[in-house]
Amino acid sequence: MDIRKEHILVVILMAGIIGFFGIPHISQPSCQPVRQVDLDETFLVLPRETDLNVTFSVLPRMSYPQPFLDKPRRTDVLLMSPWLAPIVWEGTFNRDILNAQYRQKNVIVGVATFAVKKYVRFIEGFLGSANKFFLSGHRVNFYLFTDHPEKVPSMKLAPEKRLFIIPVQNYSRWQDISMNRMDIISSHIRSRWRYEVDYLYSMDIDVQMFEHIGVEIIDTLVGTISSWQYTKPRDSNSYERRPESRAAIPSGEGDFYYAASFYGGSVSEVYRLTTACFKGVTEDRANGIEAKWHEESHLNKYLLYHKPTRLLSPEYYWDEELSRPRIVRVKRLSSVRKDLKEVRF
Ligand code: UD2
Repeated sequence: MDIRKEHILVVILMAGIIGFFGIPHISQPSCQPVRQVDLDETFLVLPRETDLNVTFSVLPRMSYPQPFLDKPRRTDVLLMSPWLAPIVWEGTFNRDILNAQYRQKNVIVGVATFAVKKYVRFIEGFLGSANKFFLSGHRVNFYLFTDHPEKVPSMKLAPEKRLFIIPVQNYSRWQDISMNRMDIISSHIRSRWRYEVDYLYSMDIDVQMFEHIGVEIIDTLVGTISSWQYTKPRDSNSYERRPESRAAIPSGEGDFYYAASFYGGSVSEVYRLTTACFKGVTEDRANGIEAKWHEESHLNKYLLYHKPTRLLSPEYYWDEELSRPRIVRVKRLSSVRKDLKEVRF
């Protein structure tokens, strides 16, 4: 009998033993804690997600000013949070290097924005400026939710940009339109966007872009520091402080005040964020309470306990009603002035 025949005999013998006695079971000690993982809440299979921490491949030779450790590019602003997340300001990064890196990844970024009821009037300004200034040269899918698809102006977008118009119901209260965005975003990530984009940003529609907003905004979890409250002490910021609300932040806590008009990150992190915030909104509704600044309050609570990996300075959302200080060198994105009473009703 040669070796091959012996092997076959052993395999047949083992198969017989397993068939008769079953597969041997290695028992776990019964006192081992069973880890409960709620698959629905925590896991998403993300076929498209790109891990930016995996090294970029070799860059082309480039010429740019040398960085020096003892010569910081900005000394007038905070460049790093206490948990070492960069705060993005004009003058602190080189967009050519970033672009060269991100082109290799062929990243697709999604932007979710809502134009419901009278807010359809802001679509043209938003899309026109975003087409020019938002992630220029990179692939972007704009997901525009509206109750008036027929009113979306036809616009020619750059070849790497795509517009998807998604019908959505309206709500009588503007606060509900604003708050339900979180729910709609999380369910679209689950059903569709996880297959389509790597990163996802939520943006208000009543804004316009005036300067480039590039790949410097891309990271795992990204919040924008509000232009209204970037110098205030934490206890005078607009956090929800009533303990009955799920958005409550106890007095003495708080890092920055984040604007709900512009946040984002990897698809899985935005899924976790929007799911958690909308859960808070729903629980507040059941308890007959509404957070002071609606979903923005829930966002602030979330980002306090899930620290953003990158923060955008108020350059990335400057409120038109404010006069611009010297430290905000560039107004990249700004709110459009609106008559609140007229536009919301
Ligand atoms: C703040 C936040 C906003 C949201 C809101 C909730 C900033 C800069 N913005 O903005 O993100 O948290 O407070 O209180 O921090 N919308 C419609 N139709 C409506 C009403 C709203 O489509 O009738 C959508 C639209 O995309 C709009 C967004 O909801 O951009 C937020 O509403 P807003 O801009 O009126 O809220 P505002 O300016 O108080």
